[in-house]
Amino acid sequence: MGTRNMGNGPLRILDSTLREGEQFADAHFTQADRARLALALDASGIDELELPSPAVSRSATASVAEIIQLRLAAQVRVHLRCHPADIEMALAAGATGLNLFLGTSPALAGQSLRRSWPQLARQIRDAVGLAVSAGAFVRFSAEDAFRTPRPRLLAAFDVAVEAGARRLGVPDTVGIATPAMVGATVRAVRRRYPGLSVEFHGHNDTGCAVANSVAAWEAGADCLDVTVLGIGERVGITSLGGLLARLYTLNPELVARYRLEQLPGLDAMVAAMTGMTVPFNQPLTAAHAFTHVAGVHTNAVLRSPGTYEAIDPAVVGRARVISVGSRLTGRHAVANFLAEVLGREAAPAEVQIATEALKTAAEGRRLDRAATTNVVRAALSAAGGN
Ligand code: HCA
Ligand code: CU
Repeated sequence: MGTRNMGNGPLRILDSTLREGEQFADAHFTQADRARLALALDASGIDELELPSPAVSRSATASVAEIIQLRLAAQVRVHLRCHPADIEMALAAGATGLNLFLGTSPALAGQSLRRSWPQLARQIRDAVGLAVSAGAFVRFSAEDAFRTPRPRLLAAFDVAVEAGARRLGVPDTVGIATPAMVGATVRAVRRRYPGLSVEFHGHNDTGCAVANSVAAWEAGADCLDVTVLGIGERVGITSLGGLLARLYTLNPELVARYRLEQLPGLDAMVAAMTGMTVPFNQPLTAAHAFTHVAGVHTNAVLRSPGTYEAIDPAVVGRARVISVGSRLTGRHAVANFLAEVLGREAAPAEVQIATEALKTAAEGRRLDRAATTNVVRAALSAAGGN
């Protein structure tokens, strides 16, 4: 796969940590947090940043203006309902990229908004028209696209395109799409509007977010939404790290312009801002993302890291860890560890003694590095060594 997919433009990553991410139940960013995060995302080479509507709160109004004034290299998009007042507020704050959205599924448009199709169509036409006439770059997104019947979805997009929208968003708002469903919808949208940009935003309610984002890219979407750590409503959306890991393993060139070594810092920053630790299963940045435990694995990895690693930890500025503090440890890992502790190669007998001692000590608990060192030193000195 090249850096372009089915005829679309180069990949663009849109980070929505400041918008979708702040909808995470434990996220309460201060204005200073938001600016710090915007600068860090910009420094890592993210193409676009999505900000909340200035209409949502007074601090959001201030943050939108402040971040626009930072004049980042990343393009700033402001996320807005199709309401004239929201659009006016964003324009007043200096926004030039407007991400408009409106629920088009029966669940959202019918039950919650109680709107008929002609009313929805008028609302889309008026909002997109207003934003376009102000000279903004306008994206129109059909919220709950995957529970919107295809003819309705395309009819909504037709209205938006006719009114001047340049990008179409197909969000999987409740996280129910499969990669095949995402591929089919994105392909249909691309076929109908060949010159326009297509954006995908996938929620992770069924664990498919990263896979769905990549399916969207393969089918011709050029803009993929993420948040740092994947935070967002409920269980959130595609994580930046998950997407980068996925794309890197497809083709490192796809993500060559992002500063991958900054990812651990970004994930740690957002974890701290939301009062959590980086989740144990976060690709690339989890505490044990590059830790090898079982003897079969450590033996193979010591000989050739690629045996059990999808990505070299150095890509994100990390180091691999060969764990020896478990009852599953193996002699090769212990020999490697002893060489570090003793500052010389260990004799076969020493490796044997240390391996047995570690397996016994780790029977009841996992040993950290300090405990591992103590067990090894005690065993060797009891055996009359050092
Ligand atoms: C929301 C819904 C949204 C919008 C996505 C988009 C979704 O929380 O406002 O604008 O493309 O998941 O549908 O995040
Ligand atoms: Cu969302």
